[in-house]
Amino acid sequence: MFIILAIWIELAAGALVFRSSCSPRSLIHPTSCSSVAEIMSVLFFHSMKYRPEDPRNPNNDRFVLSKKQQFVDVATGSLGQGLGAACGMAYTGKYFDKASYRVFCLLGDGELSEGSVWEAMAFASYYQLDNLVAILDINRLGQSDPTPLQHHVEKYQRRCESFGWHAIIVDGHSVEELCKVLSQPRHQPLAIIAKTIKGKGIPAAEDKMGWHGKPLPKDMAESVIKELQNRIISCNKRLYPAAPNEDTSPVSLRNIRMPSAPSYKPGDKIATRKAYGMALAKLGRYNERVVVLDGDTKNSTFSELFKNEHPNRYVECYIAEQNMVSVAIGCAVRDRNVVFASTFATFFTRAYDQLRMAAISESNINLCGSHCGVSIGEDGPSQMGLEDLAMFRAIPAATVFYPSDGVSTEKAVELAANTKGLCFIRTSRPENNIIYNCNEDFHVGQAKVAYKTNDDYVTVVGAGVTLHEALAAAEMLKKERINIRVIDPFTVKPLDSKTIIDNARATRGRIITVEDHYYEGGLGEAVCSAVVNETSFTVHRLAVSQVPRSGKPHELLRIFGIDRDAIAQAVRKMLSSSANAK
Ligand SMILES: Cc1ncc(C[n+]2csc(CCOP(=O)(O)OP(=O)(O)O)c2C)c(N)n1
Ligand SMILES: *[C@@H]1O[C@H](CO)[C@@H](O)[C@H](O)[C@H]1NC(C)=O
Ligand SMILES: *[C@@H]1O[C@H](CO)[C@@H](O)[C@H](O)[C@H]1NC(C)=O
Repeated sequence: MFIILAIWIELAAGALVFRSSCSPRSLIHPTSCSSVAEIMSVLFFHSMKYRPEDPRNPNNDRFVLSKKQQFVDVATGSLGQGLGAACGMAYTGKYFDKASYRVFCLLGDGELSEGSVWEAMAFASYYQLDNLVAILDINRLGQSDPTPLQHHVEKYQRRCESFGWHAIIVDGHSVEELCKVLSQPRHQPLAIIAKTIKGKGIPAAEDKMGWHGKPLPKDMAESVIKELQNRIISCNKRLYPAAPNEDTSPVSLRNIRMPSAPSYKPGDKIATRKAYGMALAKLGRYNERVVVLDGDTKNSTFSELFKNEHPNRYVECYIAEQNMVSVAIGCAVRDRNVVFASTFATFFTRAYDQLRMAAISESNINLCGSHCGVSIGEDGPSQMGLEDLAMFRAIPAATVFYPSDGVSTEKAVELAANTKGLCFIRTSRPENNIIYNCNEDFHVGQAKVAYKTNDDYVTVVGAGVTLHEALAAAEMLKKERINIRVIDPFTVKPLDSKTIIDNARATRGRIITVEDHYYEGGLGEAVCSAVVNETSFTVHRLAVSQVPRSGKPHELLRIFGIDRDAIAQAVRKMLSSSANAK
């Protein structure tokens, strides 16, 4: 008993040290920081097991600070995302690593208004993540207003329980209560609802609006720190965390390779979305740490083919795309897994904040968006990805693959698995011909000349279904003795400017781009920015200009002016206007 009491005193002293570190003038969130002082002290010196000298050790317990600030594994700061990432870590710990490390996530009460938090709550209980602890810092105040539920901790408890969590209310400033609740055995994810006071320990700011995100004035900071230091009486002993259990196996994610070349035959027809699923299943056969997520679209994206072969490495995330992206980020941290997550390209739009934060975290995740463009046909505009290239191109250091046949799709999957940062693979619904030889080499940022003669007039750049339309247009125009060159960019970002410029020079600077995407931010704009310094180049762009409607794929390609006839017509027009100009 004396030992326990001594520990509590030490932990309380630790909290005072933490709180005094919240107060200097350089800190912009002193009040948000001071409400969690006891929680941080208990977590870091009592409950968590880790090696302080080796913060990324795979055996360590994980900690996610969802309420603002950046912490080790994932960048937070955009609220509502930490718990989803923590779910990915806990899922990995329980089901992939089968190790005993635990995941602790500290949330603010303000961010509990975000729907993404409740997507994560549902995920954690469905998958019985009993290695996950969420600590809710109920300090009553947000930024500009009190939170909707203020200090009604019992309402938070009921909400958490209804989501399938074990929920316990504690005084968040009592190290004794925190230690006890964190020591209990667990069979469910645990929510600790910690009633706290924002600005605790800063008399002028305690439980008061108007102090969020404000550094303390100089004299106030000094007197608070002095007062806290006077109260730290027993801090002659240093607290050490417990060492973690060494039960996490090392993994290597280097050289995730396909054991053999693709096995498509010339004349085969396949949709790139299906080629994606086949490639994943193949990659998974030889690489144990390839894991796949989907949001109830697996029989459309074809990630189902992976699930059928490797059910234990498939994570169904249900219709919660924001959480799926966060879980993917969590599964990828500390290089534990090579993660692929898929849904329709267009539904990644609702997870854009998560994608943006993935870039800030330097997360290595691979995403596949199927059903791009009007070529999906009858399902209609709500299902068509027409903004996805713009969205992913705008993310710094992202790699955007847009494969056009089965061979290049398989290569894109293999390259994505080995490319750092965020990778996006855009796949299509229609079946198209295999155009590449199975031993063709593909590289990020390397385009292919898909068709050429010695005397071409125009260079056409297309990808996915529009590459096949461009090849068909080349056949049509040949009968009129007009030769065109057709380029497949393979990656839209980085774009192979050199191949495009070199080939366009051979066609007197004439370029036509054609894409199943809106005009804004897509392939055409990427090509325009690549050739911006070339004098006497002419670029004509074909893309989807309006909100489409439902129809047959070939009808929609025709109506929106991105089919073979539209390409041929644009070529003729470009040639006749340059003839007139002479
Ligand atoms: C945001 C979003 N994600 C995924 C889909 C793809 N999708 C269409 S219907 C459906 C299943 C819907 O199930 P439910 O809500 O139960 O509807 P019901 O069973 O009545 O069709 C899915 C995943 C979608 N349309 N929108
Ligand atoms: C996926 O399954 C559902 C239900 O069986 C079916 O309606 C739908 O057509 C399937 N999608 C594909 C692409 O096969
Ligand atoms: C165009 O030229 C400017 C000025 O020399 C240079 O900074 C820029 O990088 C060039 N852009 C491209 C796409 O080549």
